[in-house]
Amino acid sequence: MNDGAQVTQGDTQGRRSAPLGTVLVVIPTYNEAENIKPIVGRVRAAVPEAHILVADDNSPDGTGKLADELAAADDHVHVLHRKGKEGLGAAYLAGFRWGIDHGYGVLVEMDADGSHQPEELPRLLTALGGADLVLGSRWIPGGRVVNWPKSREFLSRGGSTYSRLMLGVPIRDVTGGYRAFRKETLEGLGMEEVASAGYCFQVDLAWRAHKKGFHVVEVPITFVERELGDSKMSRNIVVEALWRVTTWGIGARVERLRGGRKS
Ligand SMILES: Nc1nc2c(ncn2[C@@H]2O[C@H](COP(=O)(O)OP(=O)(O)O)[C@@H](O)[C@H]2O)c(=O)[nH]1
Ligand SMILES: [Mg+2]
Repeated sequence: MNDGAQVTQGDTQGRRSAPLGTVLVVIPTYNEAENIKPIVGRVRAAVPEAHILVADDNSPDGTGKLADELAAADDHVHVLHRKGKEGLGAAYLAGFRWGIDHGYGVLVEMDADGSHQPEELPRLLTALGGADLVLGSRWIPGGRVVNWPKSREFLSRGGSTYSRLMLGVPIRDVTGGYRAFRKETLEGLGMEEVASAGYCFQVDLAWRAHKKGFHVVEVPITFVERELGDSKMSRNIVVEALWRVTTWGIGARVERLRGGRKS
């Protein structure tokens, strides 16, 4: 039933077989004018019943306006206009909050640039039928990356391995951003306390889900590097991730030494 998915953790929440609600695909955007129409079209074709929320940080290139045009023509497309660039994490949190407030049962994370192929979304959703959180994974058998420079692959694999060892999370691709959450998982993992702005937002959510005992499943994906527009990856994002993961890891060890029972 998990469609080749790997089970990485036992279930304590007992929620994973409940029926899935309506799906909202949240797509954060900052300067994705060339990509927004194609990605929305691909999601609509791949999973016609799903809705889409574009969470745009007032992109100077007019992505928000293009998204408005799509929304005007299609009642499955919605736009959340945010005042300025605040990072991927903040855009997702605002998008998840909007989705939960509007009654969606499944919240999906997907980049705008085509790296996360909408055609693979049905496999993630099938796996979510038996899980609380599904992670699209590049680093399990069957997963791969296309057109990524070796330096990016090294950074991503290294970041995942470091986080896994530092935090003790049994997840191979902990920094990936193609994910499907049950609404109850987001509500249960303390979304309101998440302060991570950049890509360590992904580590933060996965680690929280693991600690809360949610059933987390990795499904192999093929990640395709963007062809249009520019990556927003920056040195600050890497430094934030390294700093936070190290601090969390040391904090968790100190907690254990003090006899705390948290992992
Ligand atoms: N709303 C919003 N979206 C962002 C921000 N930074 C990145 N994104 C979006 O997040 C997704 C992933 O970013 P990308 O630059 O492709 O990162 P990379 O794939 O790791 O190089 C894309 O859809 C970006 O437009 C931000 O500050 N705000
Ligand atoms: Mg990208």
